[in-house]
Amino acid sequence: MTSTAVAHPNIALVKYWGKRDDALILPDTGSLSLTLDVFPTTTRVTVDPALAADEIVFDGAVATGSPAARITAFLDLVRAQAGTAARARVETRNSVPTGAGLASSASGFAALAVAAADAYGLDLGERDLSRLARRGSGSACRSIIGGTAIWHAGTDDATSYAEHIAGPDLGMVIAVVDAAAKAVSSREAMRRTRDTSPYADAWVQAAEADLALMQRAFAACDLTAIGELTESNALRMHAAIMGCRPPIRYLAPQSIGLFDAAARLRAAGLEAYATADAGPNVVFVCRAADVGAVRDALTVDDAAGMPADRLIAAQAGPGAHLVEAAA
Ligand code: 2P0
Repeated sequence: MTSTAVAHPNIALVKYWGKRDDALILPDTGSLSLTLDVFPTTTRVTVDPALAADEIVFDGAVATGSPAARITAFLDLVRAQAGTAARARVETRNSVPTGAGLASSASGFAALAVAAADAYGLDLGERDLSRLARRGSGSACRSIIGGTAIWHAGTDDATSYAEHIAGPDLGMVIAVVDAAAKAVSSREAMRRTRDTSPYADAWVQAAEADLALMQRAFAACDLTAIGELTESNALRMHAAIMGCRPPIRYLAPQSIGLFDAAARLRAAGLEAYATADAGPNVVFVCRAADVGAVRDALTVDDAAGMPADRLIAAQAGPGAHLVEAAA
């Protein structure tokens, strides 16, 4: 039984940062994101009862250690639902640099959830696939959904999932400041924020309020409100992270400079807003129709210091889907 799925990364406008349940990956707060049409992950799962253990291959190299253990633990959840102990071969190709704060775990576990569910014969709808993907990596539940998605925090495994949310047509421009793997994983940094940052509780309260305001801004298709909330929510998350001890700082000097570049674009009449995840890269949010103009404006903004080949224009992309179904 072989199934292949494709999934894309998503970038949150209201961030997920903190868990109330580490085992089930239930978040402290809901979040809201845009799934992109760039950097797909393709994952092929073959269930093979002859295998003694799962075989995991990332970009052509056999994976071992904790990345492999995380995938085996995820497959165990699928096997439990399917009522089988059969092992599987998993082959993954990522077109996004892994671990660079470009959401590779979101596209990775979304593609794995869709391919593994099908290969193991589970017939899951979008909501159940989102719940399953969440167990691999929280943000992956949003990459099951195409375009804009809201992840409802929920109160238990059944109620914590992502679904489509209607709003304006948004696009993004990704500024790749540094594509190297980050020093502290977001999972570890989230835990350290909860355990050591004096701003952790304030972040949770602010994120809840931001999500309610963002839902209103989406319903009104109010790009200005969406953008202002996006920028402020990202900086609030980074403020909570910087409050950790020992401290964690994901934003590089150039990242901060790119937030200033967004302000310059707006002053020149082009609406673009900056956000950043657990890494130094900055993502600009704008109207879908303005993506080319935002990229061009950043290319000629000398202070931003971004060469054209490190500015990636993206539109709304599809949710995770099968490209080869089990025979
Ligand atoms: C987000 N991030 O909402 C936030 C913003 C990074 C910064 O979701 O522990 O890799 O696997 O649930 O999903 C990154 O967290 O963490 C993330 P786990 P995940 O996109």
